[in-house]
Amino acid sequence: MSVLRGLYPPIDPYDTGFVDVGDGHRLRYERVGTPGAKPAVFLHGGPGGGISPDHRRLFDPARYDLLLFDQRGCGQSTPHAGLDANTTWHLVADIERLRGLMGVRQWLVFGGSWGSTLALAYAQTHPDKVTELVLRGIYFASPAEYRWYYQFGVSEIYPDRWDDFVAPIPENERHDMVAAYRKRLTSDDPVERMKAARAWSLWEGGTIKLVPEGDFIAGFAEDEFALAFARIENHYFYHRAWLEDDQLLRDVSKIRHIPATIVHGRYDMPCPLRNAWALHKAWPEADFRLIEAAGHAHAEPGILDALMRATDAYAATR
Ligand code: STX
Repeated sequence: MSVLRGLYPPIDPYDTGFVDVGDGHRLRYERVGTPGAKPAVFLHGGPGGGISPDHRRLFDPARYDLLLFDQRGCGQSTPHAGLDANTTWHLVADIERLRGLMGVRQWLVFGGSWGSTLALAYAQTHPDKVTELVLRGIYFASPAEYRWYYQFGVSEIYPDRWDDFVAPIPENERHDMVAAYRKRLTSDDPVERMKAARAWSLWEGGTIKLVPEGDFIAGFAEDEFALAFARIENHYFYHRAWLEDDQLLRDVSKIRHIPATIVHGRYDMPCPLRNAWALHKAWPEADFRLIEAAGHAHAEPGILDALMRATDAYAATR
């Protein structure tokens, strides 16, 4: 077997800044790689997860001109953890605005996890703006996925961590965990808000790698990260991401002509493989990579290898 591919070396952006997208929101962006090279945009997960320096390293800096940004309310975007005017369709409009500011007609769209949801929503709305799609950890943001992750399913595989997740919620509210958390995450009491945010965020941190790692999990308990991540995820899922059930799968016909790679780990907990499999069946032209020994995170060895091969392969298609 050939050697697994890893990230490109650490790199600083050649430009950073903020874009005012209206509704009081300012988005922080980074531009990385070679100005004028093949345009691409990176869509992070969560929603509410923000970008990190490692995300810059998924693309060959010599062959890409990459834009990364923190979606509304998270990372360094402001207002921090803000939920007003923060919906899937605001984010789709933000991507179009950023494309215009970057001055490119079309670009490659890369999205992992919630980023794959957003990439599908964007591509199905603006198919003519997308040259290729690289999708990892397919997520349709559907009621079946919320039930599996926040109600019953992953609870049976991680009963130890599940106990910590349900701890802030009284028994008589546990029949609807997303609603019960919403109450606390939007509470006027900052202590209650933070306690809920930490528990919500740690549930995800502790269940997304095939083999959980202490340092990685601890990052999810950090106050600023946890508050934005938990509040924004919960807000989106409470509102079913402003999508019709199965909308993203139904509308695959709008994007089937776009070259695409789909990468998914068999033991992905938040984003069960069933959805990636359904997408593969609906979109047989897309290059489907099922990674047998992996969970959800982009940094897992088999997943990362497939992602690096995909961005490299598409770099050559300009
Ligand atoms: N949320 C899945 C998701 O998009 C249900 C996601 N999970 N973890 C992340 O994103 C980060 C690693 C970005 C925090």
